[in-house]
Amino acid sequence: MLKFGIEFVPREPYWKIGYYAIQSEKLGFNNLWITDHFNNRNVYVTLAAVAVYTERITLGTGVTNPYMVNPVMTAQAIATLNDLAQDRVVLGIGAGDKTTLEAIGVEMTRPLSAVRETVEIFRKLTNGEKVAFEGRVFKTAGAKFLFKPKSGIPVYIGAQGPKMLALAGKIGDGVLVNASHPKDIGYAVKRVNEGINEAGKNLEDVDIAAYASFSVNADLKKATKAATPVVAFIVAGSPNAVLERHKIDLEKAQKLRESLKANDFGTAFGSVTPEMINAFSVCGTPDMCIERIAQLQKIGITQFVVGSPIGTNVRKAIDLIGNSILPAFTE
Ligand code: F42
Repeated sequence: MLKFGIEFVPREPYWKIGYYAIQSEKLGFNNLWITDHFNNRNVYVTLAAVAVYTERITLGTGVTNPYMVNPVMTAQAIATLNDLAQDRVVLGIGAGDKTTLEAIGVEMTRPLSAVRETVEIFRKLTNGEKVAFEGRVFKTAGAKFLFKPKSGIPVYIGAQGPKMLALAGKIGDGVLVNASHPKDIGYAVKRVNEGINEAGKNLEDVDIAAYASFSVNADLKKATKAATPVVAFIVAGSPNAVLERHKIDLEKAQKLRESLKANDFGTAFGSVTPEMINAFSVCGTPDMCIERIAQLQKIGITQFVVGSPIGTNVRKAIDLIGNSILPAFTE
């Protein structure tokens, strides 16, 4: 059965996300993911609050990275979070957002090694092992926790590039693919499955999640209006190869990039086309969203993550998803 996750960005305070978390849990969501960027509130403080507010939903970083936080501290934070939310914590790790890292002068060197080594250090430490590790990016000289951590915490890898997708299939318990369109998800599933096969694992061993930009409203116009700013930023950050895959006019995309750079949001959002919305979000009425999610499920995803903006009004949108979309997949 398809699992449903929901993403929250801790630009919102902990109590608001706590409220949404209780609501999401009641409506049957399986996973809750909190994003990690230095310019928002702290991911672990937010997750700790959510852990106290909830009882069943699985909690994870969606995603943290090895450059801002040393893997040892990531293992410590996740293990401690598991004390608050026993057996319902997962680690979500990715290379990190390039733009955000660059804003503070942090270089993303050897992302594949950094992620691979983080996963290894994380697993060893949370298995209670003493870790003397000599990697290409990280070193530990006999690190060991003085407390008994929970072992076997699942690791999800945020991945887009072909190599990271394959790595996620190979070493991850799950993969979070930041995409909404069947073309992109189809490509990602293929790469993840290659990694799974290479490792000699079964396809069911890896939870493949579409981590989609999502906007639902009974009124299509309202859904589209809410999705527009998020899609504008996705288009601006997408390489031309990805835009071409979706037949998006490169000139229009360039104009959009320039308007965003100049903080001319009116022009930028005004140049978002229906093709862009279709390529980079799951957006529309509940029935339209059900149709798209069902397409993605057919392609091979096992979790659908409802990401920003969720809807015009987040509280109402969560209710709408819980009452009109989830039942189509769970009943
Ligand atoms: N990033 C954040 O900072 N915060 C978040 O909350 C967040 C959430 C999130 C959720 C889902 C998701 O899929 C991604 C998310 N991200 C978030 C973004 C994530 O951190 C990454 O930026 C994003 O996934 C893009 O990374 P990628 O998987 O495409 O990997 C990049 C680094 C890449 O270029 N990969 C290439 C590939 O083919 O996969 C490989 C590049 C390569 O070969 N590198 C060489 C190597 O050894 O690693 C070295 C090259 C060199 O010269 O350094």
